[in-house]
Amino acid sequence: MQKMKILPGPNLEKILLPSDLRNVAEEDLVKISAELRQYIIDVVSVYGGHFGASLGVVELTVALHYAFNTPVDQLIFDVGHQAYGHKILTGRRDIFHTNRLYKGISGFPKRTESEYDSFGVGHSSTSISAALGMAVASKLKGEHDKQHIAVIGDGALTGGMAFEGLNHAGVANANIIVVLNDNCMSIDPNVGALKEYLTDITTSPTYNKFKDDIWKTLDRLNKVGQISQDILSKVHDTLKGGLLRHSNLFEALGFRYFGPVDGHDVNHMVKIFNDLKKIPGPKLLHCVTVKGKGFAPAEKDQAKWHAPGLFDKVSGEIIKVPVLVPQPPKFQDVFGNTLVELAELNEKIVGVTPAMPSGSSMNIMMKAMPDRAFDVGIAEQHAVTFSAGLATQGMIPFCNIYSTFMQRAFDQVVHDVALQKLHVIFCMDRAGLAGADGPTHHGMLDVPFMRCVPNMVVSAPMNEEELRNLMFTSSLEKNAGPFSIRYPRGNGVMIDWKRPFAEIEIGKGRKLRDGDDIAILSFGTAGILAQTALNLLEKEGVYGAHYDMRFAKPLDEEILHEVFNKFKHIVTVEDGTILGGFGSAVLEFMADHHYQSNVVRMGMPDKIIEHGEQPELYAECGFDAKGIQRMVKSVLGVRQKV
Ligand SMILES: Cc1ncc(C[n+]2csc(CCOP(=O)(O)OP(=O)(O)O)c2C)c(N)n1
Repeated sequence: MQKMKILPGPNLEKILLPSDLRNVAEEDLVKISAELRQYIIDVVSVYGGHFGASLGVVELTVALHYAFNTPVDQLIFDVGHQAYGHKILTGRRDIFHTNRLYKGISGFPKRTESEYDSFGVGHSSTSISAALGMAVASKLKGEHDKQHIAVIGDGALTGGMAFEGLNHAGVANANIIVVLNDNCMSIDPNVGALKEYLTDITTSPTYNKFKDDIWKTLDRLNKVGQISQDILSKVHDTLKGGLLRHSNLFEALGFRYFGPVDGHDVNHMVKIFNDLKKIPGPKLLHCVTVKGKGFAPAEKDQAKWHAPGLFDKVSGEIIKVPVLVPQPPKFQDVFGNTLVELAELNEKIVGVTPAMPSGSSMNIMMKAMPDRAFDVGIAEQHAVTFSAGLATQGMIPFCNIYSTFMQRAFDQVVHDVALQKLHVIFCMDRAGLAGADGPTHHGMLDVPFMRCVPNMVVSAPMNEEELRNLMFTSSLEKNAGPFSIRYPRGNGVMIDWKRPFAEIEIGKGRKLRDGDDIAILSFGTAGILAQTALNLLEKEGVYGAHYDMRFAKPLDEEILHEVFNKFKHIVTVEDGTILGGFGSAVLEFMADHHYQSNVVRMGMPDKIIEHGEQPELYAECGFDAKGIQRMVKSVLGVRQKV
């Protein structure tokens, strides 16, 4: 269906770049902010994407580009899901409707896409470290006027890296401004003691008085004209010597803390940023904003409107594709419901998620058993070691981390879990091609990095029933030890998925189909694609055998001996990188046992796979059903139909 071209408002229309924005009168910024907000609503309602976070930083974004000299000044949005306004103001308005679409612009800032995207983002809590690196480089190069700004949410601030960055920045004496965008939300409501602390300082009268004093002082200095270093350091010393240093976390870390301020007052924000520019060293501005600001349903249910899909911008109704026949469940829901079932059977079972209760469906357990399921904030490393700690005391944690975010916690997996052979079960959601979120979010590396860890079981279910059985198997005391289960984003294939648990022998695959021409060995849900390919091939007179291997480690050696003894041609298929993945494991087996067959590995090639719908990306990587069919025919030398 042809979608209507979306037109910007009359003021926004004139702004193609931040230099245009900087030419408008300050009083017009309110109008421009309103039009920018409307444009985001208009486009996202029809084309989809992240939503509430960008609405919440509209005024902040306008004020930042107005007050700072971007792209010379370096502006970094943490995670980047809130950077839609930034994209629209920095030369991408007319292609914004291609956001997250195959071959369109990325949903996140990306250095190759624009000089205004100072740093590629997607994973949380990196902005302070990156901005500090830039600030130190500017200092070394003698670029003393250059500004380096990290915009970070209160959710992203819960990530360990953010603290590492603050800790370093506090003593690095470099020109960095951290803008803390505090909306009390992560994707779900933010959690933890830091959140409580931010709420405290936002509502405390002492801090509010202090804030006023600071702004009054700066105002006075401004009126006098040049702020001399002398006066400035006196103001600073007074503040530092006073209440702040002792009671403000950021002051204690060497930052000058300003705020809390209303992040929706665009003119005030411009004034503040202009003042902050004149103060050297590390500064933190605490802004209070509302996620979903300006779109009532999004303000009301902020978690739902983080990334709502398409919606009617007038009624605020989220558009659901009518479901005429029962659909298979999402893998994440099979995980969430199965975990509760298992936890009901075994009181030692607990759940851990780093800030993804809705995304992983851990919220099902959090609701059913609030004492036994933990959202630990955006803290993957902590989630793993916290699980390890639980396991030392006999608990059985199911630690659910998206494959891509598990990359953060590799050392904890090795050092804290595997070396101590602790019984932690890693459930890696969004394993494989993630879709529209793109390369920062594809779960392509987990098989190689889990496979090389001693003691680790590496498994992947082909369907929902297999996921349940792997979860059940992994929880058994006799299988105590590190265990990983990977599954993809989206729906499975079984309507009737809630079947009684059955134990799977560790390292045992299953033969699904006999055939003489070729063998396909699949790992995980790629097996569904292989099945379809084999059906198509059968119609063309090609008969392949199919083995769902279930485990990349330990491998089912019995099956592999059978396969290598029988077949000259073998194809491996997996939804992950082919470097060091399941197919590589098969090649290692072949070499170790001196077999000589023709093994072709299918999966993600060794390159960056961009964003798009999952089927588009499978096709690009060549391992959709048609791609497998083509590959089998080419391996066997069967003539292709043109
Ligand atoms: C390392 C990592 N873990 C998890 C995520 C998933 N994630 C994306 S946005 C987000 C919440 C961010 O909250 P906040 O920084 O407060 O921004 P807001 O959406 O509230 O504006 C999370 C958990 C991520 N991007 N990176």
